[in-house]
This record gives sequence, C-alpha cells and structure tokens, in this order.
Amino acid sequence: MKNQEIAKIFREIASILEIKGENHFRIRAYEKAAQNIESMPEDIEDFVRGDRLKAIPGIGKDLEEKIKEIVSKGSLGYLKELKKDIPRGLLDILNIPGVGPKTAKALYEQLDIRDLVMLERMAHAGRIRNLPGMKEKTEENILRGIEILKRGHDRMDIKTAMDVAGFFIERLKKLKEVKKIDPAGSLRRNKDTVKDIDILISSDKPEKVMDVFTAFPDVKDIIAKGPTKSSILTNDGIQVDLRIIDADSYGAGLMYFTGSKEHNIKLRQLAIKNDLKLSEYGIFKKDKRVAGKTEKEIYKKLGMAYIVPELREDRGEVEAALKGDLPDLVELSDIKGDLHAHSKWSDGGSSIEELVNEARNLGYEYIAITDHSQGLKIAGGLTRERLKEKMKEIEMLRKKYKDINILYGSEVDIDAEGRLDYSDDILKEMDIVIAAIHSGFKQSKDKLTRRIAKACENKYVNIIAHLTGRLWGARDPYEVDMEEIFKACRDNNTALEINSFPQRLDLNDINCRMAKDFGVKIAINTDAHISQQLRTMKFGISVARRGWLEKKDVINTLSFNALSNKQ
Ligand code: DGT
Ligand code: CA
Repeated sequence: MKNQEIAKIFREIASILEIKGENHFRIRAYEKAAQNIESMPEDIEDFVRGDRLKAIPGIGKDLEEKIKEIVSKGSLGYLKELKKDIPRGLLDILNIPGVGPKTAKALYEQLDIRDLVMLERMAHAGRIRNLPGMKEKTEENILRGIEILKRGHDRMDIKTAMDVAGFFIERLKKLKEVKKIDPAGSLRRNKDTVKDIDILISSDKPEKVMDVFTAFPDVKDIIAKGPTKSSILTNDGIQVDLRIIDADSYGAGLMYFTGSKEHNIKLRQLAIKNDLKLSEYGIFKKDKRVAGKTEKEIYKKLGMAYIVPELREDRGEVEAALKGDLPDLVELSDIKGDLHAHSKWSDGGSSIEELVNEARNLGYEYIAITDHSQGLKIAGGLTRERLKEKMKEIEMLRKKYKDINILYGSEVDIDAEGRLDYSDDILKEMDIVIAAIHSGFKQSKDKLTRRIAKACENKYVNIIAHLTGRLWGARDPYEVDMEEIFKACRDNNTALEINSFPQRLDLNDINCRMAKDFGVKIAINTDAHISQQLRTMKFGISVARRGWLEKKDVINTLSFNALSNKQ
C-alpha cells in the first residue's frame, strides 16, 4: 500500500516544483519515479527491507533516502517544507487535468481561489473568461478537468483496489478465527475501476475479526462496526466493507455480494421460474435450503454452468450458461509474449537486456521492444540513425539469449493527418509496428477516426495501441467511430491492443467484445516502461475476460512461429 502513498507524495512535490518554476528535469524525475513506483506489482517496502531501492529505474541516492523516510516515518520533511510556501488552493488547481502552472497561478492570484468548489463556482458563473489571457474555452476546460478529477476520486483503478484489498486480505488471512476469505463486489468481477472494496469472511468469532480489522494502522475512520458488517476508511480515503457470513451460506453470500446487481436480479427471476427462491442466504425450495455453501452448487441447482465473476454483468452470460455455451476465457498462462515495451532507448527506465530478462523470467517466447518514433521528442523518439544503433544492440542480445525471440519494433506516432512518423522503408525492416495517437486528441470524431483508419491501412502496421487514449483520473477517452475502426482493422489484418497499464485499460471490456464480434484480433500488451511493469499483464487479461475473449482471439497467445506467419 505504501507504493501509492509514495507516488502521491512525489507527485505533490513535482506539482510544487512546477509552480516554483524549478528545473524541468527535476520535476520529471519526481513524476517518473511516482509513475514507476505506482505501477510496480511488488510492494516497495520489500525493496526497502532488501536494500534494493536503487534497482528501481529512476531511483537514485536522493529519492532512495526520501522513500526510506516515508516508509519509516509515514511522511516526508521535504514536502512539509515545500508546502509552507504554497497555498493549498493553488495545488488543488494545478491538480486539475489540463491546467498548467501558469494558468493555475493566474487563477489563484486573480480570483483568490481557496479550493476546487470555489473554482467550479467561478467557472460556472463565467467569471474566468474575462481575466487576461483567459477565454470561454478556458472555463470549459477547467470544468471538464474538475469532472475528470472528481470521477478519478470517486472510483479507483483496479490496481489500487487490488493493492488495498490485498493488504487487508493478507493480514486477515493470518487470523486463526478466519476460516474463509474472498474479495467480492466489482473488485472480484475485475472491473477496470472500483468504488469501494468488499471483503467477505466466514468465521465463528466475528467480533474478534472485526476488532482486528477496525484497528489496522491504515484505518483512518470507522464508519460502522458490528458483528456482521463493518466499514472503514483508509488513510487514502478508500472505503473497505467487511462482511462476515455463516459457513452454510458462504457461497450464497459471496454470490450476492459479488454482483453485479443486474446479474443477481436475473438469477433470482430464474429461481422463481423454477419454484425456487434465491437470496444471500442460499437457494430455497419451499422453506428448505437446498444449496448455499458454494457458488458452484447454486449455479448447478439453477440448471446452468458455473459463471466466472468477470462475466456476471447480465450481458448474455446467464442465457449462455443455461445453454452450456459460455466462452472458454483467455487466461494469463495462455500469454506467450508481450508486444509493447519501451526501453531506455526512448522513454523507458530499463535497458533492453533488463526487459528481455524479465520476459524470460515470465517464461515468454518473445518480447517486442517498441520504442517511440522520431517525432515524439519529449518521449525520446528514435531517429533513423539511433534505430540502427538500437538494432545492433538487439542483434547482440539475440546471440546472447537464444531462449527468447527479441522483436525489433516501434510505437510509431500517427500524425494529425493520419500519416506515420517513419517512412515505409524503415517500417518494413521492423518485426513489429505499433501505431498510436499521442496528440491532437481534440479533433472531431470523424477526423480522429479517419486518422486511425488510415494508419490501419498501412501494410506494415500490426497493432493499434491504446485506441481511445483514456487515462483514468487524468484524461477522458476521445471519441472514435468504433465500427469504422473495427472494419479497418478487420480488412487490413491489424490487431487492436488492450493496454494493461491500470489507468489506461483501453480498449475497455465492452469495446473489446464488439471488436471480437467484428472478427478483429486483439493483442494484450503492457506498454511497460520499466521491466517490472511486464508483470501488469494480468490487468489486461481481466479486461479481455470481461470482454468475453478466448485464447484464439488474442494474438500474443500464439507461439512465435504461428505469430510470425500471421503478420
Ligand atoms: P462498485 O463498488 O461501485 O465498484 O461496484 P460493486 O458491484 O462492488 O457494488 P457495491 O459495492 O455497491 O455492492 C457490492 C455487491 O452487492 C454488488 O455487486 C451486488 C450486491 N448488491 C448491492 N446492492 C444490491 C441490491 O440492491 N440488490 C442486489 N441484488 N444486489 C446488491
Ligand atoms: Ca464495491
């Protein structure tokens, strides 16, 4: 859980340094470190204990000391110092997506804004457009930014939810009073964002379990406490609900609290049709419980196949289960390689060799090194000359590591007109080409769609990455005509990516399923910027499973030979 806390502190430092007009590289260093730490699957405290902090890309002596201080004291003196000169209201404004330090400063100084509520009111009242350098558009941007920010606070991304739930579950599991424990709710359904965390326990000493739960050091407030249900708020303001259920009705309770509500309602109606009654306590015939201990026996009593949590959304899964027609969902263990990763050659923090070794640890058959293209200067995009040097390094590593295939590729920028950032003679040398949009998000839906469709048509492009550009809590998805894109992908044999980065998870589950129905193939990639991030594949898998994808729909489940023949 400390990962999130440290990332938050580093981001706050970066914001303050930005307001103070400090060196750009220093600011980026804090932002990068925050991003790396936040997206790491391992607990940073393990790195502290093992004295391995410097193994994390972007962490030098200075940040190492700061992390140690946060872990040992729970706060950072340097941040406290910095905060002394900066009013809270100003920081709040700077946190709004799309509002830079200059605008933030001007707003703060000229309107004496003390918090977001006040800023929102001013924007609504049209008080901002008349300030020097501001327009009506500025107001719109501010209001949209505040909306995005609020939604980001309202629902956390899946990785944060899993980290927080994992923290509680690991500790509660150790109690001898806890017989069974499972996450429930949207988290168990692996939804891409989660409002609050639900945990279920079966125990014969509920009071004791609740005492321990509500006394954890990460608990800031106790919202409710009782023998069957307690709710707390963590220091980060995340709500965790713990319910304790009888062993005899554990399956029924787990099913009920896993949801979704729509799925539950559908099952209850089905039960009624069969002269049964389904509740959180079990499935009853007349007044006699005929099942309830496990979910499996409940689905069986309803005459259907077991439905995995990811599918429980009332999107046709009940009908399919009744017919014995459920998809055989793709699994993490089906994945044979990662087709999107950045190395130090562009904006990544790890060397190609480090990425290759992590991919080997994961048992992959292949890994694609897809650094940014030349036009993306802020992300260290590679010129033709640098590409050649990179290729030499890959050739050297290919000789050194014979047990894995290292693919030479790029994440090529699609420009405002839909042209690719490298010419065909460069692209044709590559083993894999990913195309993606990195700017011009505000274009019309039509224009954006045409841009992407045009990139699909280039015969060297294999994959379109992060199609809608969403970044949870920071950027809304841009609108594209999905059907048009799916057609272009299908007709040109271009795959679409599910980007496993927790704030992206783009395509989302619904688009993913539509793509499949169109006959479009999917690549599940991590877009890793440090080698540890290759382990975030599981989040992309969650989206794929929620999107009904099977192994055959996902290109990186193919063996290297099959994949090479396909492209
Ligand atoms: P969230 O927290 O918004 O990300 O989504 P959930 O699905 O975790 O929703 P939550 O936490 O309100 O409730 C957990 C589960 O409890 C939910 O998935 C289904 C069940 N549940 C809650 N309220 C109702 C209800 O009114 N009717 C039924 N049938 N089930 C409910
Ligand atoms: Ca929930």
